[in-house]
Amino acid sequence: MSFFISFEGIDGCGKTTQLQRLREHLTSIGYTVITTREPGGTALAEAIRNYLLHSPQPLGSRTELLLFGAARAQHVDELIRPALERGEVVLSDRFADSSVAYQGGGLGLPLDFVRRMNAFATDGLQPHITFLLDVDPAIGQQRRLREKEDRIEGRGLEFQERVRAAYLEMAQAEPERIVTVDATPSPEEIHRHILQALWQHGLL
Ligand code: Z5A
Repeated sequence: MSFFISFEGIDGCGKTTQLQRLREHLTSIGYTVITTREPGGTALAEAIRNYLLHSPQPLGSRTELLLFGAARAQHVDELIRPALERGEVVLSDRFADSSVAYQGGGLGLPLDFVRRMNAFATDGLQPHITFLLDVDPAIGQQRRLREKEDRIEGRGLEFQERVRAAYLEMAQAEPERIVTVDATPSPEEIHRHILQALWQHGLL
């Protein structure tokens, strides 16, 4: 059975940790699993990622949004859709909801345009289920151990609050697809909640 799962949340919420745990679990029970990330997942999209996160020149908000969209279109066409067509499971660290939360909620770009751009970039592809790891931005900030912040991480706690609010609004609007998970407990406990939700959605 092929299915597509995305992990979302503010910076440092613990989504990468959960994606890896789920990959190990699904692999151990016989699934072929592809793990990927946004922006990224293909050579072109990884090059765009590098620019988005480390550009020495200032990037305008519209430019930023369109670059995320370009990376997403390539990611869908080159990696995600072919893997699903082969019957594999795809786990993505972020997907289209990130643009709604960060560029829409965080930067204040028009939400209807961000959504239309996503529909175009993904050619209508949506995850079967999205795990939103919800945590207080102050906790997310403490968890990040990187020495140097990238361009987007450097936007501060108020920005992260707006991003979080946008995610929670999306989860309220799409409860069938987006499962909000409290990301404050231990990684083991969060992993258990994720497995339970997959089972309830008939994906395990
Ligand atoms: N972005 C955007 O603006 N628009 C878009 O459309 C897209 C992306 C697609 C890159 O994302 C940036 O791109 C991101 C949004 C923007 N903003 N920034 N910067 P990214 O996913 O590569 O980077 P990130 O969001 O900053 O993720 P991260 O720092 O890699 O964190 P994480 O994946 O959420 O967490 P983690 O690596 O699993 O865990 C962080 C630390 O916490 C680590 O030491 C863990 O061991 C620890 N941890 C994890 N879980 C727990 C629990 N439960 N308790 C305690 N400690 C924990």
